[in-house]
Amino acid sequence: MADLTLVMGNRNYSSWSLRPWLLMRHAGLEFREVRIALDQPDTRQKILEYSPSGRVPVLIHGTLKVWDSLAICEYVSEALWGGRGWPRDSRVRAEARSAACEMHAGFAALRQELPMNCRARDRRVTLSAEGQADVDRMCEILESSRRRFGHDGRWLFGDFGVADAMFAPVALRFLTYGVDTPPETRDWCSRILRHPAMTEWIGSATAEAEVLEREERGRG
Ligand SMILES: N[C@@H](CCC(=O)N[C@@H](CS)C(=O)NCC(=O)O)C(=O)O
Repeated sequence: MADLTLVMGNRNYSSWSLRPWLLMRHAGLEFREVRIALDQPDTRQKILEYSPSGRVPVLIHGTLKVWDSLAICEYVSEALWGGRGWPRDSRVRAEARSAACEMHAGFAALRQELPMNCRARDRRVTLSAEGQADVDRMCEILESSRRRFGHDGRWLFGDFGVADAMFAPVALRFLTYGVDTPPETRDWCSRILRHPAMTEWIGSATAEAEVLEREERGRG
């Protein structure tokens, strides 16, 4: 699979990059990684060498470019992983897709107030009403899907899939900012944080040198 390349941002901060990377690692795909540090004077020019949108992640497969995290997950599932990114049952699949799309399109307040910062711990942020509503809605999705489909140690909608990958940065955000969560959410978060690929991602995020001040929230 030498012609498969995932172009990503900093591991510590780029939650959009983490999502497809995690799915691809979980699926056992071999791929080359290109990392572009965000927020540097030459970042935009470097990203544009790979991505027509000027954003990461972008997946390059031969002559094909896929320039959006959810579109990459869809392509990976369909073209490279035999459709295993989604549940087989069409009704469960429709719910899993709804959750993944809601994550992709929404939660603007939470993204801004609790930015992903993999290596940071014990940060405290007072959430706005919108931020708290986003946290509550996320927990509602996680509780409901885990209760109905995640029994016997399974994931959000049964087997590990695109929805788990799309929600993975949530577990890191809750950890960094000490967000108190209900039991099923806590259980899913601790499970995904122990996923070997997540452990690897957090390890390399911690080793990165760049500090992006605008992403550093909730320090003392
Ligand atoms: N909707 C896009 C969002 C991608 C996005 O916003 N990526 C950020 C990094 S996490 C980016 O490339 N920013 C460009 C920059 O900082 O110059 C996706 O899902 O892939």
